[in-house]
Amino acid sequence: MKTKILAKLRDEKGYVSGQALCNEFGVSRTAIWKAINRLKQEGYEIEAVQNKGYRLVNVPEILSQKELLSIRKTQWLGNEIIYYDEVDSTNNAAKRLAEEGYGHGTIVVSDAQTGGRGRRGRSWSSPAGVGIWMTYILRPEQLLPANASMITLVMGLAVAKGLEEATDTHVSIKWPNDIVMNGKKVCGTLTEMSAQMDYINYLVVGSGINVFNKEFPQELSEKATSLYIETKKEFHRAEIIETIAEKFEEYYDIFMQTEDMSRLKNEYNDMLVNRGGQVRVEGRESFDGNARGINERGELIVDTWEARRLVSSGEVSVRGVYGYV
Ligand code: BT5
Repeated sequence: MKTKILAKLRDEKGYVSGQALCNEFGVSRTAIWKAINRLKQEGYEIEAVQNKGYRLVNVPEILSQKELLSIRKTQWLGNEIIYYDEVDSTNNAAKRLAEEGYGHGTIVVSDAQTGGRGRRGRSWSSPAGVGIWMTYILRPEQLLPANASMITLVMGLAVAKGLEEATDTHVSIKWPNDIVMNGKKVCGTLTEMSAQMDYINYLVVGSGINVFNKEFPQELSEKATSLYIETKKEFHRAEIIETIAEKFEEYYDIFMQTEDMSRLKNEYNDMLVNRGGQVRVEGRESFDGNARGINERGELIVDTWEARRLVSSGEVSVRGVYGYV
């Protein structure tokens, strides 16, 4: 009930009378009063004025299932929210939950990760209290496994747009999975899949976003940044999670209409950090070229001096010829 009361106070903005809350939730005034007191103890500032009722004055910067559910406006994403104070990796947790049967749209969030993972066995720094470490469980009914890697691009676009809205600052995408502010990485995404040859059991799409970090371990300081470092603004992680979820829902539905990037590629390319710039592609084969943007398959189009090449994600890394971007 605390979650519902919180959601109601959030929606109303002004005062909500105790009686209205009693009527809506079918409980006594004392029950409402107790729930409000518990919310106050958790740090929610709630003003109580006689003859007017209750008003939410300030929300603490905390992550919790209640906070995330009460702020939720999405249709299907976040229909189930699992929150941990600490977990090995939200991608691992999401896989365990998916194996247990958790459904399409489940969001897994943790305040800290003890074994946050990047791609190909790399690690992801995920201390407590400073970031958003979250994973979506998706069960796309008809999507072919061969098209699943494009979900990383859909997530990248959702995070980039969400962060632009939340920070009011320019944000770019570094294909395929990094979000960049002022040339430094603020977010990375790791998509993993359990599939048969022609059928996806589930996907887990995990993003790590540095929010409040004031500094980074030495090995990351050249390349990593946070929303705070770039903007010096205050943020509320639950609000950012909600904003990104709304964007993801919108883009995912568009993606699923064609099962490719044809309707999203223009928006994606508009945010691409190295579009038109020289990039170095490193994989089985390495080469330099000019990045033109993605095609409808989500491949990066790179013009070398001799030919046009299509680079698919997975086996390569792309960086600037002189550095990270
Ligand atoms: C990624 O890999 O960028 C994917 C990161 C995905 C993290 C999320 S958090 C929620 C979910 N649960 C998980 O366990 N993972 C996902 P990659 O492109 O391989 O980049 C990894 C590299 O980024 C590392 O080798 C470091 O150089 C750098 N790095 C590590 N932690 C970082 C951080 N917090 N911010 C910026 N860069 C970081």
